This record gives sequence, C-alpha cells and structure tokens, in this order.
Amino acid sequence: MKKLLLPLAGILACLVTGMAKAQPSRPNIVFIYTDDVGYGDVSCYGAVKVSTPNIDRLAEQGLLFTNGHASSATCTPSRYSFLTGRYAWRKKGTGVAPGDASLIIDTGRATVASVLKQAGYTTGVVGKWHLGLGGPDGPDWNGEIRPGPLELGFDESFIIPATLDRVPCVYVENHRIVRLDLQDPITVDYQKPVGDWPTGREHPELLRMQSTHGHDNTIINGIGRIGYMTGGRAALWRDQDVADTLTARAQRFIAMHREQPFFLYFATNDIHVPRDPHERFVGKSGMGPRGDAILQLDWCVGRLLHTLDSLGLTDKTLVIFSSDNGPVLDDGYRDGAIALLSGHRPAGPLSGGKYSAFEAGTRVPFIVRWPGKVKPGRSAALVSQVDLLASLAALTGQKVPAGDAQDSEDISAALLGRTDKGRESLVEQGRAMSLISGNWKYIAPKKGPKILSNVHIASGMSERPQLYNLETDIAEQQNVAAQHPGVVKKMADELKDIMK
Ligand code: NG6
Ligand code: CA
Repeated sequence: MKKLLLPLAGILACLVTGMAKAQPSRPNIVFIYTDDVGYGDVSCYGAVKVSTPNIDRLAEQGLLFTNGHASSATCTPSRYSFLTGRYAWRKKGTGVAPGDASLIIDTGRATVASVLKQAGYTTGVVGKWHLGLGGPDGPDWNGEIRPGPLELGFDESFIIPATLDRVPCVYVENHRIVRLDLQDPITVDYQKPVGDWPTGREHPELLRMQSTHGHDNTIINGIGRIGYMTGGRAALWRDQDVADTLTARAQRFIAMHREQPFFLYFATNDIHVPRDPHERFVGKSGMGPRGDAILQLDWCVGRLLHTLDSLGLTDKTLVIFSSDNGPVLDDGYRDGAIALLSGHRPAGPLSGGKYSAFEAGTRVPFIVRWPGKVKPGRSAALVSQVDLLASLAALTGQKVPAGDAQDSEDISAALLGRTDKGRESLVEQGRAMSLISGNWKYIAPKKGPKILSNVHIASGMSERPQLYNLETDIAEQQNVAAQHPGVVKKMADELKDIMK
C-alpha cells in the first residue's frame, strides 16, 4: 500500500505545482555566438555547397528560427546589445571598437552574465570579446586588465581582446595576458607605429595573406593586422590554433562546472577574417579559407555537443546558436572568398550582408535546443538577441534590475517554442536604421553609397524612405513605400519614438 501511495503523492504534488505559476528552472545555458556567419552559411538554413552536420544536429534536435536577429550588422554593437539587453545605438562609442578601446559597458549595468550569476549560475566567457577593456585610459596590457568581463558578472574569462585582425594578438585570461613575459612587455598603438616589427604597408612581401583594404599595420604570423604592436612574443597566438584553443577552454569550463548550473558564452573566432583555419581543415570545403572556416566552426560546435553528451548534460542544457551579424566575403584580405564561392549563397535568399541595412545584415541563424523541453521544429517568431537577457531572467526566475535592459523583451515562450508570437517590432542597426513590424520592414532615409565598394555589399541606404513586404519580398527588391504612405508614416513615427 505504501508503495502505491508514494508515487500517487508524487503525481499529486506535480499536479499542484503544474497548476501554480510556471516554476523557474535552471538549465545550463550555452550561447554559441559565431562571427559573420550568414543566414545561408550553414546547411540547416539551406546551404548545399558546404555541410555543417553538427550545427544541423542542433537544428534537428531543437527549434530553428527563420526570423532571428542580431541587433546590428556589425560585431561590437550586437555584442553590446546581447549582453546588456539594450540597443547599442542608445550609447555613443559602441561602433566597431579598436583593439585598445576602454570597456564600453558600464560596470553598473546588468548583463546576461550578472543576471544569471544572481540566479546561482557559474558564468564564463570564452572567445571573442570586442567590447573594450580597462578604464578611461584603456587596457594596461602589462598589468591588470580591468574592468572587463569579470566586472560585468562573469566568474571566468578567456578572451581574444578584440578580433583576430586587430592587435594585440594574445589571449587575456581573467585580468592578465596569458604567457606574458614581463621582460618582453607589450606595446600597442592604434595611431602610430611602435617598435620595429614590419608592417604590411612597408613589407607586403612578408605577408602570407595580402590585404585588399586596411590590414596593413603590424605583421603577426605573416598576416597584416589593424593596429601596431610590439613585444609579448611568448604570448602571441598562432592563428591556426585559435579555434582549438578556444574550444578546449570551453570544454574545460563545462567539465569543471558540470555539477552546478553554468552559463557559458562561447564566442567563436570563426568565420571572421583573417580566415586561417587549422591545417586539418585547409582545402576541405573546396571554397577556400572561408568555407574551410565554416567547417572548423562546425567542428567546434560538434566538440561542445560531444562534451555535453559525454558528461550526461545534454538534457539539462539549453543551447542557443547564433551569429553577431551577416556575411561578408572580402572583409579586407585576399583569401579567395569571392573567386571560390562556387555558387554558395552566404545570405541565402536575403539581400545585403554585414554592414547592410538589408535583412542579411542582421537576420542570422538562430537555433535553440533543449531536449525534452523545446519541441524540435521551425518557428517564424520575430526574435532578437537583445531579448536574451529578459528571457533568460524570466526562465530562471530573476527580476531584471529597474532601469536596465530597457529594450529586452521576455520572449521566453517563443524561444522555447510554446508560441509562434515573438516581438511585435524590432529595430535593426545597419548602415541605415530600420524597423520590422509584422511583415513590414521600413528603412529610414539615409544619404550614402548604394554599394559599399570595399566589401561589395548593398548598403540598403537610400535618400527616400523604403518599405518592403517581407512576406512576399524577403529579398527587399520592391520598395512599396509610395503605395503605402500610411504605413511608412506610422513606422517612421514608431522608429523615431523608440529612438528618442
Ligand atoms: C572593419 C574591418 C573589417 C572587420 C570589421 C569588424 C578594415 C578595412 N575593415 O573596420 O576587416 O574587422 O571592421 O568586424 O579594417 S566585426 O565583425 O568585428 O564587426
Ligand atoms: Ca562580426
């Protein structure tokens, strides 16, 4: 009798809690944030010339969003928005950050990490940072580099300070450069040459990868960078090993914290320039370094999924996969990305790309997997990375501190596939500002070139207002502003109102 009663009591208890408000849960959370990966760059989003089985596995076991967005068409503002739940254009100085920028997030501000830490999570960031480091004078490279991730709610950090194409080419772990020999201190300057290391401008014959635009300052590992540096020889990374190093760090973080809920922000270097993947991927895609970098990225994702599987964490872990902005082929290095494209469409059916106001700038792959909790499938809900703060706060039963994360909406129901309804509207930051509302996309008038000539990308800028029906014209080919002056006026007013 007792044996029967016990399960019955359990069932009753479940029913009672089920009737009460949804209980907060505390799955592990892994956010895989890729760099410059386009809407059409992975096979689960329709790529056929390149295959990404591990990312596809996430999509098969999870929910694939067809209308998922980064906040901006470049890295720094997208990352700012994701971490703070606030549109980056609200703050000056949140454009693409130089490698010696000061930390651009105010340390008093709530971040995804601080909110999850408050929920009892161990929080870690591994990978590309690109949000500045240090106080008003910038980072103290040879000393304590703070404030940075640890002052924003992360318990642990292992980062590339800016991007692979910006100096210094070293890792920063917590407050210090990894393997820095103080007998060989680092000097970094973004205005003038420092030391006597060769530059790409003066010594192009030393380059392994020629520059098409920019990237002609200090040469590190045969690649011209943005910015000048000297010193820190023992700390320099080897570009071909960066993905392996970051992945190993991410795996170690997961393994070390497997007993408690953890949040891992894994920001890959792929597929940003310079694309210089490990030798084992070279030539494997048939599309040159850009395609090979996609294969390397997929491998990184596979390693993380394998780690979760082998530690028995898969069902207890919410994995979110996305990209910080849309695709670009020539982003400053001659690496064959255009010549070897072989019909691959990095943006899928969308127009524009990185930097652009057209959809390819900010509409990116966006996948959520949580086995047993999120029903696999596809969702057309409008979702943005800016919403992760409020949504993860809601999921874990946390309040967003008053005054913080003002643009972040709790769309956890959409992210978990319980509804098809996401945001009503969303601001997109490309070369011009846009607003999506339902099926309409409005691009505010902005003077400037139609084509960004260096990168060969349609900017989306026009001196006239633009209105597109995304349901019938996802490629933004027919500007229907003249036929719908009322919609244009309403959306222009709404955009102005949000941006006030
Ligand atoms: C641009 C760089 C580009 C890339 C980008 C930032 C030049 C000519 N171009 O200024 O190569 O680094 O900044 O990319 O220097 S992002 O994904 O980090 O936003
Ligand atoms: Ca990027």
